[in-house]
Amino acid sequence: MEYRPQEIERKWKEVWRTTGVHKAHGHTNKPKYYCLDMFPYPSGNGLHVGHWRGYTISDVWSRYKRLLGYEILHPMGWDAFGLPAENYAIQNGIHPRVATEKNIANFKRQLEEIGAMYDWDREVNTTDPDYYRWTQYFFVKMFERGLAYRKKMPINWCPSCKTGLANEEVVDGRCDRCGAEVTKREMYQWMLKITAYADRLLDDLDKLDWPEHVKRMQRAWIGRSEGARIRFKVDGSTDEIEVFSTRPDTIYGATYMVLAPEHPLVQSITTEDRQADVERYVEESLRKSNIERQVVDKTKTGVFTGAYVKHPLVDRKLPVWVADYVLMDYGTGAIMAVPAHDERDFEFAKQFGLDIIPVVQPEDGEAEELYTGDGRMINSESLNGLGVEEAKREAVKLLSATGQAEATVNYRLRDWVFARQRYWGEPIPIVHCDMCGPVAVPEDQLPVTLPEVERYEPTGTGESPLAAIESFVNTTCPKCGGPAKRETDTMPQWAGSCWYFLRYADPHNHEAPFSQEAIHYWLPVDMYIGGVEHAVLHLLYSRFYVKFIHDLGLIQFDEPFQRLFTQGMITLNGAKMSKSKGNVVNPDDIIATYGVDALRMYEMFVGPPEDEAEWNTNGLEGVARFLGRTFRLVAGHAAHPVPGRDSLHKLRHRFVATLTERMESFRFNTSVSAFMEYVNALSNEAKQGLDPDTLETLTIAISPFAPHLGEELWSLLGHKESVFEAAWPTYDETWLKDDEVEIAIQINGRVRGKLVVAADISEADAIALAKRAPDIQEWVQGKEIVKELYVKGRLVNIVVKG
Ligand code: ANZ
Ligand code: ZN
Repeated sequence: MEYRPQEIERKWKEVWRTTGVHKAHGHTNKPKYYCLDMFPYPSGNGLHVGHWRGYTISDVWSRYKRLLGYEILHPMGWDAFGLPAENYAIQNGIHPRVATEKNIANFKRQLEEIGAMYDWDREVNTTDPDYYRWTQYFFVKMFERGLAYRKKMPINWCPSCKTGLANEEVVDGRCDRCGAEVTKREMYQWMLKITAYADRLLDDLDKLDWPEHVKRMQRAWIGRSEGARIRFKVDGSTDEIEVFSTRPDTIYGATYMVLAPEHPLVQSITTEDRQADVERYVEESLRKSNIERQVVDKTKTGVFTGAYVKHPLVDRKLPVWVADYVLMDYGTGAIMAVPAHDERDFEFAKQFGLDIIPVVQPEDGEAEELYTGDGRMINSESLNGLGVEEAKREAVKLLSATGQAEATVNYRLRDWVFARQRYWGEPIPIVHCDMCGPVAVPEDQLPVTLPEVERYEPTGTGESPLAAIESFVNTTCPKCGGPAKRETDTMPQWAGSCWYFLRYADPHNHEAPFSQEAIHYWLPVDMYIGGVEHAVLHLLYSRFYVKFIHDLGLIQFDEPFQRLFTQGMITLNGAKMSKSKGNVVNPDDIIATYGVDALRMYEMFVGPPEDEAEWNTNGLEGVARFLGRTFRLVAGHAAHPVPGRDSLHKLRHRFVATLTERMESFRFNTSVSAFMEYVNALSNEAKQGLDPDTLETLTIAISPFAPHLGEELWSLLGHKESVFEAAWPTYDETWLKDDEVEIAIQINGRVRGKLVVAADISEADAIALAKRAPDIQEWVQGKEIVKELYVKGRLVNIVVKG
């Protein structure tokens, strides 16, 4: 019998389509399992084998869980708003909807090829008005609760194209289209108050089964710092400079102050004679990016303002400087500088000859000039002798007593700029009325649908193309009925992906984003699989949305993804596989040669799923040959199986135990090795015939990896129903016990030989055999044995004298 993968694969895809074996039913008495892929942006390039890795992992896992008896939800959809389709429209005049539909059709064809158990009845598309109606609904809910608000914010502006740019369109500070230097332009922007959730977003990371590195990135992004706000009075003025410090304990070591160049007080406190220098410096630094400014080892620059502040606790004046190593958008945009204990302040003080006063001494002796570690306070009046943590609390107490400080928490996290001056996005459902201000579009009037436009270019004013459509813009105020104008900004690409995983539970609901019943059965997501590039933005935004929707009372859980798995990238010639690098392998070509099952199996075999892996066509060929062998082995014995025998039972139970353990720990690459070893071992047994249990076990176990092959063999074994109605094989511990074990023989603690003994050998027998082993004669002969010991199943140790 010959293995013809393409034939088998075509046949079973058709069977799956007609029987609907992959439909998620819900509300059964089975436990549920929700396995989710990060849904793709349907680009014009289609999918390459690098993309397929994650989709294969999630499908193998879903099918495995199904065999374990779970009711599976494994859906797929499209994150289809976004810039590429819009830029394509600008260049080719093709409506983004049309281009997107075409791309989706190609993606869907490819994902059907993969043989994944997606329930296509639940397909979700973020650009579908029936979907984005609810994306807008959640925005309205946020607006009603003060979590969506308007603020004047700088946007990226290309003075030559006369358009606002998305961050992705600014490359090294230049416009991605024309190369002109990008400037900032202040415009009203819609913002979401994600900072209101900062603490919960941070604390709840602890309850998630996520990779540690992803949690670490989220923690760093939220960036919670505990410290104090401290106010310093400007000498000879009523102005105060407020700083944020995580080290209030070092207050006596503060020797100067620094304002960010953008700080609003810079102008007013600078003395006459310093005006010109300060102005020049401020202008220069505004041209630098935050990234340039934060480079640690660059020489520090700065300028003295001529002004001084009074130290709040001692009679001392501190000079106030302006320097670009202090950023305006963190803390208060001003610092008290403690050069003895802060690296940046130290470099600055050295450069400009400012005082350095040590106030913390290491427990074990003299401090270096710069010391950032823990220790005891010195030169600090009443704080002297205290440890750093205690001194922090005491310092805040002292300063609060003078009314000049309070303890505070600071975050790196900023509110989310939620507006784009673009066409291809969800319209923000707000109407601007001269009388009532911004008013939300009433829920029963949602969705605000995207109107047809003739041109997709942003307007020259920085507004979205929607602003040019009068019939869209002019409307009436939902509150007072007076004339009003619609908001013309659209939502960012991230909006639709913040809640799509909820919609899959109940995708055709016209009354609500989802029913309580469906959401309660399916959610939260049990396993989320996707790329690590989403570690912060998408995964943080989704958590924020779910907490908000929880607070609305619409769901009971407040974390969307219980478990997260981030797959490693596929490389070719050492570089990340990507269309732009021209090193992609197209799955369509591979399928034509080797079949989908071989491709799936190779995607799993290529390496540990979380690690980067290099694509290798030889490896793929090896896997394809292995599937052929498996097919012939099972198909060849299906018609005339023999009764089981001990050697087969033993192989089978061991295989199931090994494989199950590897599956559970997500080691799919070594799972494939387990198949290969098993099939090798069975080939030796095959002359004496194979029993039904062996054939069925191998078939069921391989079907998550090679589902078409699994179905074909299962039917050859005489089954009428799908192999995915079967149960994952179990094993019996008694078959795992070894009858013989290899033990080490140690002389004075060093291994000098090996010995194979019966697993249940007695201590006396083990020692006697060990002493007779030829390898160790030279170590024991003529020596006095002072001690002998047998560690069961592992080693015999003999201690000799002399
Ligand atoms: C005095 C001090 C003494 C500080 C010391 C550090 C060490 P994180 O942990 O990142 O929150 N800082 C505050 N605002 C700043 C700004 N806008 N730009 C640059 N630096 C700023 O760091 C907080 C510390 O970074 C603060 O504590 C402040 O310096 C500095 F031995 O105050 B510290
Ligand atoms: Zn009004």
